[in-house]
Amino acid sequence: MAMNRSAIAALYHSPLLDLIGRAHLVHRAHNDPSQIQVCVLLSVKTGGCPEDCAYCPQSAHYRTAVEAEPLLDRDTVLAAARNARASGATRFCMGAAWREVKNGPAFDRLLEIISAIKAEGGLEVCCTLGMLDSDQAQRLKHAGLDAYNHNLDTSRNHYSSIISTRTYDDRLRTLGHVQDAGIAVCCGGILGLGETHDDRIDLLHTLSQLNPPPESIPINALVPVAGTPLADQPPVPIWDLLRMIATTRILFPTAKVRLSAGRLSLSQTEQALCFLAGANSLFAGDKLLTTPNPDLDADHALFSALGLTPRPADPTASLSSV
Ligand code: SAM
Ligand code: DTB
Ligand code: SF4
Repeated sequence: MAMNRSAIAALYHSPLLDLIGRAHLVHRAHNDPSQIQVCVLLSVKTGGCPEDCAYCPQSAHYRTAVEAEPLLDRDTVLAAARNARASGATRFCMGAAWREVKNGPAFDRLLEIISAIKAEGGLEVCCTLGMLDSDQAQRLKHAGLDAYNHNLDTSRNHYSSIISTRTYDDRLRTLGHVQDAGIAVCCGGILGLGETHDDRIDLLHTLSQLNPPPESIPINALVPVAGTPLADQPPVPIWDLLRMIATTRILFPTAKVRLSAGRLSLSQTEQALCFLAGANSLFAGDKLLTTPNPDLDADHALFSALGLTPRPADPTASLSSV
């Protein structure tokens, strides 16, 4: 729903139960509230990243427990994609700790991997590889990529307190290349970076100005990691997470709103409230990229208690475009 910044702010600050109730009505009007999209993440290239994102355990600027590893080989990634499909996931998202994609053998291998996963069918494929130029976005599209994750993370104003090695405009430029290539944009943020409510409202306002709007919006709660500058950040209050999810649902009625990092710190009841507020996607499996996540048994128990069923893959996702 198109709204100016002050309307978004009024919505965000409205009484929480009103906000959740309204978000739930929007959700029911546009989506099947009993369905949840199940996504699986795989870190295909871990650690040693030249960027200095203050939240990230994979940055080479900080000493964390993460050890740098080279790009995984094709068979390892294909096996992980098959496992993801067999576990009931319909989206497979590969993450690389790169500042930007460089043309060469590593990118070529990834393009081949994307085509091979698409050729097997049944999975939407997403990547998050850092910055892209327009040619690289076109090559990803040609390989069959469905979605590209590139988060704005926070407001333009707060961004430079969190990352000094790239700008907000760098981020927006890559999102433009992804849109121009006809790849769905997955773009969201992180709560718990020391941002204000105004920063969160600014992020939502920026997201709402993307044209087309993001196909999916991950809402992450910071996973504080020892060794990063944000290791001692206090946990995100559940009320803040709910407020963010509900406002996002109202602004983006048909997007997948993904309850992303931080789920391990939430009780099942808190997660249920997030679904009521309009979240309809999550990352499944006991690992995100490098940090732990609820295991499949816990999620199956949650789905069964709440009557949630995994959302089928987008029908076009079973077809390879090559
Ligand atoms: N290097 C690429 C990039 O930054 O665009 C892709 C991988 S990066 C790890 C993907 C996203 O993970 C980041 O944009 C950030 O939103 C999220 N993330 C990283 N560390 C996190 C943490 N400790 N807690 C929550 N989210 C995190
Ligand atoms: C997103 O917004 N969250 C995911 C996915 N997109 C790539 C990543 C979360 C990473 C959490 C920290 C880690 O496991 O390293
Ligand atoms: Fe690198 Fe991405 Fe981590 Fe930033 S979030 S340090 S770009 S892997």
